[in-house]
Amino acid sequence: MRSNGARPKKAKILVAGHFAAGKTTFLRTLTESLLDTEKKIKHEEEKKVKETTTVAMDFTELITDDGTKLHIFGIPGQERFSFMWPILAKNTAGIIYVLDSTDEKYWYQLFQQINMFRKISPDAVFIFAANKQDLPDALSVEEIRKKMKLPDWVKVVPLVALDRESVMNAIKTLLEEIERKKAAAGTA
Ligand SMILES: Nc1nc2c(ncn2[C@@H]2O[C@H](COP(=O)(O)OP(=O)(O)OP(=O)(O)O)[C@@H](O)[C@H]2O)c(=O)[nH]1
Ligand SMILES: [Mg+2]
Repeated sequence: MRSNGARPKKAKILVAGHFAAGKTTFLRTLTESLLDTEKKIKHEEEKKVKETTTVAMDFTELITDDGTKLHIFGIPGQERFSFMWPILAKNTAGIIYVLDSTDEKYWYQLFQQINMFRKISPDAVFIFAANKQDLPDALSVEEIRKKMKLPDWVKVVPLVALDRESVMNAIKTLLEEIERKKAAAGTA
């Protein structure tokens, strides 16, 4: 119970992004008891990339230092499971679009997701997270920004989804962006 009578803050955030970007890894780094829906991949092309894929969602909760309770959902990256995207996107305060900095093959899927999420949650704040920065062939944030033609106002953070500090930095950046937007709208 809070002594000042203020209600604890809550927020729903989404970890979105293309196939094999590292969304499930991101959530798994945050918790030992991840609710996941991993299934074996049957399609030959994707099987070359990895063995399992998210078919519905990942979920965990996180309480931040200021007491905000975050409900964090990871989306399935593959378009064949995109029926889950509108379900997961409802009432989302913010979205982290994770991409694989070492492989541009699936980046186009991000733009499909952005278009869809903009329609369902037009007020959701979003940032990009350039994942797999621990790998030697990872493009830098600046290179990715240029290749994707991202405007200056879009935040892009470097990410190693295997590293808790890096994951927490991405979440912190998103929460700061959400607060900034609220302050600008006079609703903080
Ligand atoms: N080196 C390195 N590998 C990573 C990192 N993040 C994820 N991976 C690897 O990338 C692969 C894909 O990770 P997932 O977390 O399953 O990707 P996903 O985005 O959840 O994929 P879908 O749910 O199938 O769309 C796995 O082999 C991970 O171990 C990272 O920061 N560094
Ligand atoms: Mg996944």
